[in-house]
Formats: sequence, structure tokens, C-alpha cells
Amino acid sequence: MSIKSVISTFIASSSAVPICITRFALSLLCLGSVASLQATYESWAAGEFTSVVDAEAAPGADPDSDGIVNLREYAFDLDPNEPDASPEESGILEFEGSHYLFIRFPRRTDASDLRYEVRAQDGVYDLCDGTKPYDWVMGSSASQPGLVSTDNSTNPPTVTIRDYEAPLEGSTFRGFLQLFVVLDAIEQTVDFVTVGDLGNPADSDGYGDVAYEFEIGECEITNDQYAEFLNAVASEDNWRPKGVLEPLYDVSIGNEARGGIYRHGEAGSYTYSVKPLMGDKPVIYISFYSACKYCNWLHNGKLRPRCRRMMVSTTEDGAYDFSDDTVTISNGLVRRPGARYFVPTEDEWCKAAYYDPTKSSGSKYWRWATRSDIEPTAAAVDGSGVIIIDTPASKLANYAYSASWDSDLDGSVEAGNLSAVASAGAGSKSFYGVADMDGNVTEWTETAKILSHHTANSNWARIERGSAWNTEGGRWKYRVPNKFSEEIEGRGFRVARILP
Ligand SMILES: [Ca+2]
Ligand SMILES: [Ca+2]
Ligand SMILES: [Ca+2]
Ligand SMILES: [Ca+2]
Repeated sequence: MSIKSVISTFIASSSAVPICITRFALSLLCLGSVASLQATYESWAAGEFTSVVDAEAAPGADPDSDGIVNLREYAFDLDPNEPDASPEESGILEFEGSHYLFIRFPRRTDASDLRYEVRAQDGVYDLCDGTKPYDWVMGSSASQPGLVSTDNSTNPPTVTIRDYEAPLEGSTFRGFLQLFVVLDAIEQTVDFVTVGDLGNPADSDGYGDVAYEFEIGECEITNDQYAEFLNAVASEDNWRPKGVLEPLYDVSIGNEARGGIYRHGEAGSYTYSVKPLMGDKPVIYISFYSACKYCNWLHNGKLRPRCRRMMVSTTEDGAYDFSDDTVTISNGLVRRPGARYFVPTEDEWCKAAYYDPTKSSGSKYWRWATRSDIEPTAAAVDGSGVIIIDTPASKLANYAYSASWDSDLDGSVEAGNLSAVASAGAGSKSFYGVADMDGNVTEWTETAKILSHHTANSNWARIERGSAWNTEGGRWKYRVPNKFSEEIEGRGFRVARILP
């Protein structure tokens, strides 16, 4: 963004001219101060509620019972503690001799984390055309000229959106215009490291040989990253086009002390927020299905489906095809050719964890993923769940209940807990620079194995690797098959990728 556009954006967001001039000068001196003048949901909630972590402060809550959830109170610049009449208007307006639906609403201009999206629908059951972007998005270059008018005499300004097609005359006409207010969380990125050394040998158990280059996540997937996913795709979380109805959000993630994400609101308008101090901890209670659907979401470019039909091309296909009922109850759920993001195979996982082409004696595989043949020290954590590093050379892993801290802030320390990803430091990483492959959470791999003690329809399991905060010490190369619908407190996942 150029200096000129920063300033003009800023001026447009101000109503008091003298203050504007003062800030104008400031913004020339320090552009960083412009951003700090902008509102976020969190800064707004901090001014409106006694505590931003209380249930009444959640975006989906309606503590004043006026039928307007807090997110819309914020977006329309209302008072979340006093009943308001809805400021949204809709109706019919005339344009060039035809009549069209319109929708009108106040749009605050000082928010850095809000998007206003208007969806045009033909009928309540025809929820969307998945090939089309939103019909109108505030601030997007896709906004259609001529559709929007803004009345700047009100504070905040009032925006009117007119449907751009389907006038009410004729045989086909529009049934609905609907305004969606979207809270844009901070864009989460997954950091990857490259695993090269093509054609390496397997370890003595037959694992770890990989003939191609791939990348693997430096860290386990965190609550911050998974909450971004949930907010994008799981406003319902009880609907699938086919196959299993396994939800992406297990209620234990919210209810249990070690789970890191709250869910707010009702099915259809669920929102998710990360618990205090839990954003950098690995997400737990994740089924193998959920891990695969997260990969599909990354594969598809982090789409935000606005209807059920779009889910098909967002979470239900891409790296893994969920469209056939039978694949999800058998071993048919396999990585598609061309998958860009995926759950690593056992071989990929083991290579990234243990292989070291520079290892001088014996096997090129270390016994532990800390680049060592000696069992790592069970890590202790500080009051925020960050591993305490005594010396940079320490080989540390969070296992055997060594990391204890009060994750739900109720004054009682959880005996054994999750730790901040990669907080054991560089000295405890694998040769390729991958963190927490020993400890914190065990991790799904894509590799299947028959479980003979399960019934015919559920006899396929996926291998999990690595130890966890709640596994005992001394279990090197921990390797266990687990039913792929299982969601437990000691397991998470990391993703790998091959970009074309
Ligand atoms: Ca309200
Ligand atoms: Ca209100
Ligand atoms: Ca506690
Ligand atoms: Ca791990």
C-alpha cells in the first residue's frame, strides 16, 4: 500500500477534521500508528464488556436480547448492552425503469477485521452457485460498479446494495438478498521445511524411505490455525454431502481444560474463538477425517463456503475425496494424485523425524526425533505452557506428564499438558528442522493398518506416530494404529505438502 492510499483510507475513516489533521501528521511520521487507530472486534469488546473472554462477549452472543448478535452490533456501531432496533433495511428500488431488490445497512469504516458480504439468492433452497464469488464484497476489487451507493451524512455511513441482475419484472426474479458480516481472523500460515535426500534407505523396521522431495510442517497444527479453518467452513458442522457425519469440532475442544477453542452461537451461525494462552498449543480431539478435511481446505486455497453446495469443493474433495460413502468406512480414503496438502505417510513422517544423512556412525536414523540416540529430557513449562530451556543444547520433549500448567486459568494446574509448539527450541528439532515430533501430541499419519479386534465396517485404522504429553517415557519410535474416527486428548496432526 502506498503512503498516499494509507492516508486517504485514514481520512475517509475519520469524522472530526481537526483530529484528522493531527493524525494525518502522525501518520506521515509513523505509518504503524495508522493501524493502531483502527478498531478490532477484540478492542471493541474490551470497551463494552467486563471481560473479553466471558461468554457474553463472544461474537455470536446477544446479551441485550435485541436479536442482534454482538458481531453485528460491532459492525453496525450499536450498543451491545442496550436493545436496538435493527438498522438493516431492505426493499425494492427502481433503476433504469426496472425494479430490483436492495439491502441497506450502516457500515463502520474504522474496523480492520470486518467484511460485509451480500449474497443474492433465487430461492431459499437454492442457496448458491458454488462457481460464483460473493455477489458483493466490501472493499473487494470484485465489487460491481454501480451497485453500491454510500451515504456519508450518517455516522457510520449507510451503504445501499442493489441487486445487479434479475429485475422483479419478467419470468425469473430474485428471491433474496442477504447480508453476511464476517470477522476476518488474522491470516494463519503454516511454516514448512523441505525434506530432500531423495532415495534414502529405510530404517531397520522398514520405515522412512522416500524417493521424492516433499515439505512438512515445522509444527503441529495449532488452535489458532484450526480455529481459522472452523470459522471458514464450520458454521453448521453437522452437514456432509455424503459419508460420515463426523463433526470437525468435538465439544471436548471447548469443554476440556486442555482443549483450546470455544464455539459460540447456534448451528448455522457458529463462530469459534481461541481460548487465552491456547493459540500456540496443538489442537487436540481431532479425527483422521478432520485432519484430511483441513488438508482439503488448504489444497483448495482456504475457501470460505457460503452454502452447502460449496462444501463439496472446499472440505469434501481436493487432496482426499469424501464423496463416496464407501471410502470413509474402508481403506478407500487415499491421497489423490496431485494433492498439494496432505497428512504425511508413515514413511514421510519417519524420515522427517529420524533420518539424518550426516549422522556419522551406524544407522542414519536417530532413535529419537531430537536428533539423538539418548532419550530426551521430559520438558517443564512456564505458566503459559512454554517449554523452559536450560541450555540451548538440551534435548527436550513434552511427554510423561512433565509439562504442567493451568491451561483453563481456574487456579488449578493440570498435571501434564500441552506446550507451545516448537518451544523446545532449535536444539530439540530433527535434522530437517521439524519440532515436537517426539512429544506434545502424537500425530496422525496417512498409513493404514487393519485392526483385527474391530468390526468389519470399522476395521481400518491409521498409524499414529510420536509420543505425547500423556504417554510414558522410554517409548522410542512410538507407533500405534487407531480407528480414524477417534478423537482424543493426546493426539493432533501436522500437514505435509508437495507444491506443483
Ligand atoms: Ca444484541
Ligand atoms: Ca443492542
Ligand atoms: Ca486448570
Ligand atoms: Ca508431536
